[in-house]
Amino acid sequence: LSLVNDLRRAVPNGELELHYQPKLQLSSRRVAHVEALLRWRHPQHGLVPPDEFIPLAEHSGLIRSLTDWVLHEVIRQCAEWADSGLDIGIALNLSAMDLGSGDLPDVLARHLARYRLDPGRLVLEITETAVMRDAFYSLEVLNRLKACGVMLAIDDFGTGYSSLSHLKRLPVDELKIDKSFVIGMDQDEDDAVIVRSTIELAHNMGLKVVAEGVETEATMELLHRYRCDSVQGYLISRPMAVAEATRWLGEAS
Ligand code: G
Ligand code: G
Ligand code: MN
Ligand code: NA
Repeated sequence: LSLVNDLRRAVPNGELELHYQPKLQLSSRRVAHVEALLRWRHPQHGLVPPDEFIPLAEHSGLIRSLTDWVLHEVIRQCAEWADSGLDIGIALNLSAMDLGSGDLPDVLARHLARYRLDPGRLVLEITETAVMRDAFYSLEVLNRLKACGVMLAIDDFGTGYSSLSHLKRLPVDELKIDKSFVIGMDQDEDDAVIVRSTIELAHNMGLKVVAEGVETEATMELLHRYRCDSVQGYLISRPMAVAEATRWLGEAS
């Protein structure tokens, strides 16, 4: 309970920060995007990972203020990178509850206009489960987000519950295969088959594919052979704090 009170003060106290993990495009060998991953620098407990406070934020109704902070910070950072000559897009994660709130598209549009950012640089990642929770209402919010000009991705694909017929009607551009299938696919034939079929399915539906949890060269080679579009994982880089990410991206470009 006291952690919830601490979390309430995290935004005004400036205790939130974003770490950035590169996504490598396999055809061009270029890093076109980074994923923004939220961390909470708690004054006593140190760096708290999102798995430990996002559920808390969802249950206490604080999630919208966290998401608004992330959205603002990602757009501000992306514009700053663009101004300094770094041609990079940013993906951010939305929570299931964010899709239940109708004003998210307005907040997004307001930040985009304020920083004059090309909306095509942003990717909003949403889990299958989040979308399916209230499929019809989600579809409306997703259509309004999409109308802002951003890209939409389905995150953690394969772990949730979703119907392909519904997925087909979503205005999404990209599918991210969950790391649980990718991490061991260079050792496990079943995982490799799942990943290969998912890539084919996504391509047949006109979607780009990102594999997350790429930890070995062998896995990256398999993914290249399966025509996966982009890879993300410790092999390329761990998530980095902003100063390190800026340096890393400068050297990679
Ligand atoms: O960075 P890490 O691997 O610890 O992230 C763990 C989980 O937290 C991932 O599922 C990720 O999608 C989620 N997550 C990270 N940052 C955010 C965020 O800004 N908002 C939401 N809703 N989830 C996030
Ligand atoms: O669920 P989502 O994809 O948003 O979260 C990504 C999470 O996966 C982050 O917590 C990130 O730290 C983690 N991650 C990223 N790359 C790797 C990897 O190569 N291996 C493992 N085990 N985790 C990873
Ligand atoms: Mn994600
Ligand atoms: Na994921």
